[in-house]
Amino acid sequence: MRIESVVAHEVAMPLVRPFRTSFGVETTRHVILLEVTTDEGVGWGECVSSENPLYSHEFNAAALLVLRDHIIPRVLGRELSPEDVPGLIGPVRGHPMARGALEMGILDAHLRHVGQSFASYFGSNKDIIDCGVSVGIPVDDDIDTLVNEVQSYVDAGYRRVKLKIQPGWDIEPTRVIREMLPGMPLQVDANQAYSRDSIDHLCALDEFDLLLIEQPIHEEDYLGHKLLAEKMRTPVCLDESVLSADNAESLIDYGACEIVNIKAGRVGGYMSAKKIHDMALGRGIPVWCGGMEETGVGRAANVAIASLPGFTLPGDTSASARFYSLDVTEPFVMEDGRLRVPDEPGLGRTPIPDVLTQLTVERTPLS
Ligand code: NPG
Repeated sequence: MRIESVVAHEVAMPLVRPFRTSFGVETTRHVILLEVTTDEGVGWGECVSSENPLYSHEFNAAALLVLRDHIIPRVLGRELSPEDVPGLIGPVRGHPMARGALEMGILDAHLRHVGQSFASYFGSNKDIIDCGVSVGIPVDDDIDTLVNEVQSYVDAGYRRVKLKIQPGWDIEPTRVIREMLPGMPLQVDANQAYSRDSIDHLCALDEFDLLLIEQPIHEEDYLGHKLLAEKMRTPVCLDESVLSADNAESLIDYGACEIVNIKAGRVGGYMSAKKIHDMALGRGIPVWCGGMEETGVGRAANVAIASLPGFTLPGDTSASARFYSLDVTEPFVMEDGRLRVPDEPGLGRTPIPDVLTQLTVERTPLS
């Protein structure tokens, strides 16, 4: 196939409620969608960077620049297959979310052309997956707000709850939700908010029978996570620290984590995500699919990858309505706490032209 042009559509997606994590509060998510035109047809990719470099070093303005000046020129006009893309754009260091978005768009175009779904391409063995939900820290710091929000997700059918935590918002909120939902699969996510000094404090979470604690300490502090994993009964899961299959294997071998959160954008795309999955499956390490408040485009790819056999824990694969009252594609709607894995060619979701126009704040040709 040959890549003919790439256009970035920046959409502004108002959130149904503010999403607060240990690194900030978001009320509108700005997402870059890539429209990739090839001689086989059009494909769509989603870049999961944010407006500001707070979750990771990547941010939207930088993603556009690196795509336009460094990544896209490596594939534009070339005869290639989607499997060549990671190698062709791999020499560009860093910027995995930008690389992953382009790879997704190229793969979507190709799979649509050949009539194969994302899920089937990657080796899915399920047509439906369990849904988890990620619950932010209430902007009013009020435990009743958290209780009400969690209850609304339970009523909607979610099968696993993840609480965002940070120093000052950890043990008590987790206790309250565990008492409210004694049998619910429950986990917490700190987004690097703690340090090695907090190991004894974090061990107080052990009494709540959590599935895992996610990225408690800084992403570069492998020893801190190892020391925590040695002391804490709750399994330690890494998110931000995990960048590739080799680095994930190193982290596992070293003892820094017992579970891996796979976010395709963070690791440079779905092909890299699949490699991490295969490595983890071979070593008996559970993985689950993280979320980045994706629109229907990225959500479709997440739901597909989450249907692979190694994804044994429910992911942040929630319904579109968890974040957006208006999604840019046909929304993902939960049935009995589950989502159907798209089996249509490619992603199985594409932006609805009128809605895309309505939500777009900037359209930038990148080639
Ligand atoms: O369900 O899509 C979702 C969101 C899950 O909590 C979630 N994502 O730290 O993992 C995270 C967080 C996030 C979202 C981080 C957007 C960065 C951007």
